Amino acid sequence: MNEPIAPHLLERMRAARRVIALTGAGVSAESGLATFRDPLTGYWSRFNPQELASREGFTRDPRRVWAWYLARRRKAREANPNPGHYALARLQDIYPEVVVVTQNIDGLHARAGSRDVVELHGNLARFRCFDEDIPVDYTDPADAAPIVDDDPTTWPDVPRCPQCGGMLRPDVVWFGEALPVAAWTRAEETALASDLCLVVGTSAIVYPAAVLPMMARQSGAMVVEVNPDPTELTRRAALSLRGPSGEMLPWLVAQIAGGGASA
Ligand code: BJW
Repeated sequence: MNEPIAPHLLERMRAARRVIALTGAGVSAESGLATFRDPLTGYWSRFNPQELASREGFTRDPRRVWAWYLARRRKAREANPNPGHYALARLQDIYPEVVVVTQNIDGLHARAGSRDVVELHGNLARFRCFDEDIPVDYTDPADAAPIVDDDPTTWPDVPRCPQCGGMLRPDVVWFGEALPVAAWTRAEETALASDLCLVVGTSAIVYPAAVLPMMARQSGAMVVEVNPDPTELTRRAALSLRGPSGEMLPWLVAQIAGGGASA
């Protein structure tokens, strides 16, 4: 059973009209997708981020980076949204405006029914030409052989752009790259106009995404964090709910809606 939420905080959440939810890898952890910075299971506990999530890393070893993203794409396709994703979608029945701003590239918020999703770091389902930076369709064959992260004999060749013959890359944002302008502009505007900011399943250390809760707070929004562990943001949040989002979010949404779901 969770600690009850203080009545004045619950009232403030209920009075909100514009909600922004900033999400990170943790919201998809209960769908079976790994986070980045978990010391045991996170990708960065096994891999060097600069080797897998940078232009330099891709240039140095394109097959390795391609294989990693293709394997993650397959996992995301097989995964299902969890109760945390569904609870965020349910907020749409309570508030006039709910925008999910996600750092995730797995597409699970949209699959759970969130209608307004801003993807800051791209999407695993899309590809573009590394040289020309234009979108390119690519379909992974249904009978494709399995990919094993650390077994180069299972890594497929990087497909080529039909226009110029350059390499395809995933349409995601690597370290040192700018975020898509339209997504970032929308995220900033939404944060500044919000009166409730939920921060779910993110370590809140990667910029510029990490500034969004601060922007929301400075313009008067109440910041609520949902995370099993404390983060950089915790001391600035009005409320920190300690636990997995697949449990805490359905409980929080029930409290806001006035129901009595227990967790
Ligand atoms: C649960 C849970 C459960 C677990 N329920 N919760 C020094 C200072 C400031 C900035 C920089 C700096 N040095 C370098 C920079 C810039 C850099 C940056 O911020 N680096 C930091 C690491 C310091 N940023 C960039 O490079 C960005 N671009 C940029 O700055 O461009 C400048 C520019 C401008 C103009 C022109 C050109 C350039 C781009 C950042 C891109 C990040 N890319 C990645 C990969 C994306 C694609 C992919 O998915 O592969 O994005 S890295 C990785 O980190 C991924 C994530 O989206 C991002 C954030 O991670 P996230 O989601 O927070 O995951 P974790 O693992 O960190 O945390 C999970 C959390 O969940 C934990 O808190 C758990 O406790 C929790 N959790 N189970 C709820 N069940």
